Amino acid sequence: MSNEIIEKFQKAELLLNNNAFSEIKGNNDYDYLINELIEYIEENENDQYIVTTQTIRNYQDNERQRIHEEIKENPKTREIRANQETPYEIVMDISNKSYTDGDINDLNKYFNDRYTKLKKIIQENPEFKKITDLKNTKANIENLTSIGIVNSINNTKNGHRIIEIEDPTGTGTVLVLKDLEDLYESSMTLVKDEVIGVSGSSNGTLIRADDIVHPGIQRRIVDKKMDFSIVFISDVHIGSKMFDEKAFNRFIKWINGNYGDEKQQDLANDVKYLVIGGDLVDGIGVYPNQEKELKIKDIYEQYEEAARLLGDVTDIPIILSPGNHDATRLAEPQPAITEKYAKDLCNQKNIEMVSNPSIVNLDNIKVQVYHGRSFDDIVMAMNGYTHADTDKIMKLLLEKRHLAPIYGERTPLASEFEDYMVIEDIPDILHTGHVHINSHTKYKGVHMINSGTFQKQTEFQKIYNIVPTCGQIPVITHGALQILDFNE
Ligand code: D5M
Ligand code: FE
Ligand code: ZN
Repeated sequence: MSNEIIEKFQKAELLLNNNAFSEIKGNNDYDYLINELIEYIEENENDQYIVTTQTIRNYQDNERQRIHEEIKENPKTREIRANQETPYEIVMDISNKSYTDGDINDLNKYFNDRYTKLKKIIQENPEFKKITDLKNTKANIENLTSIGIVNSINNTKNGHRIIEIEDPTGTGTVLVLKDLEDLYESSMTLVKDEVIGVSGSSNGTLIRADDIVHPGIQRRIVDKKMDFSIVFISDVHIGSKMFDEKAFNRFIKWINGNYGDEKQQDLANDVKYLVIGGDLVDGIGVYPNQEKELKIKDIYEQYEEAARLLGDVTDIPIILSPGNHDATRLAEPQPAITEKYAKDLCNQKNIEMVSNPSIVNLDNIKVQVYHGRSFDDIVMAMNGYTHADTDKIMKLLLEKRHLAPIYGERTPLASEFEDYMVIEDIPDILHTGHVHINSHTKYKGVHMINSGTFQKQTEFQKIYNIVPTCGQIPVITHGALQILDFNE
């Protein structure tokens, strides 16, 4: 251990005197202290080459007094913002809609609602207007269509696929022959608990599928008019040692018109809304041994710090939705973060706390915000998918018209009377986060965005080989995407 400490300083071309060495060695989180000290010295005392206890005191004073550089709006930005309208409407928010007491009947109601909503969407397809109840499929029927929730997916020993589906009347066993290559291939992306339509014929025991359909979405031909910009961030993880405060400060400077080249400043002046898609703070007790990676170990203080950092953005609406690290119910849909934990944020006039998921209409642009916890389940369920495949995952979710189709795995779902995770209306923008990896694609006219993170790689993510894209911010400007990079 001793050598390790000395070597770390040597690498940074620094020497340690004995007292400083003893003090650092005695610190129970000396790895972190060393990194912080080296960074402090490089930035503030780069003429020093010997680290003494005085250097440590200086570093501590600097940390304590680290008066947040107040990031005021550029006067030009202020003027633009003072003279512009920023109308918005919360279209869907479940914060005050949680009724369930976790009864098994609630679970039935929940799945019935999921079935009813998605069946209705599937039935927009004329072929599925008239369907056969699954209880009536136990006979020889030449051409039938049915709609059901997927109960299980299995392969037969001959390599065909058996999918058990269920509707309120009963169950049906669907056979997908491997020789129907296209169908077989597309059945690879089926997941448990999603709602599908099946067309085929029944021999009394099995429904041999000719086709399987998802609720799906229609392609949008014409883009909506949009003469402004919306900024999307998520997974800031304030309070984590890995939170990149410097990149975040550059971001705040930019959004206030004080950072970047002229083009970037013009873009900032065009911004009318900021959307935050969850994991604003790192929280506490979210994963084993998290406290070792926390710089701020108190949840209230994490939100105070968040309020301080966002407090400089005063003249555009900030839509703030929670994630699995935030202080609200973990089961989705998650109610908005409340005053109990985040008083200052709740009191900030331009911050609108919404649920996860939620839908907001920002000057006629409809944005669906969903943190993205269910992506973990999709990655687990789908062969060959990784956390970097968010574009593919978002496309699947849009086709399934459900934000978290798989029930009972890593994503805890509250068995509400209504399934709020169904994508009933197609948004113009689907904004997700959670995986800490940026992505953007347009699918059938819908912008699908994952807004990355401001948190550098954690120990947990190292194990899962998740390489975050830190400080890269997607902006939808006049209907097109731009990524801004706040790394130096
Ligand atoms: O999630 C940060 C990253 O870690 C994200 O890429 C998902 C991944 N993650 C989080 N929880 C899990 C579990 N339980 N299994 C696999 N991968 C996971 P964050 O929500 O910020 O911690
Ligand atoms: Fe996160
Ligand atoms: Zn998350």
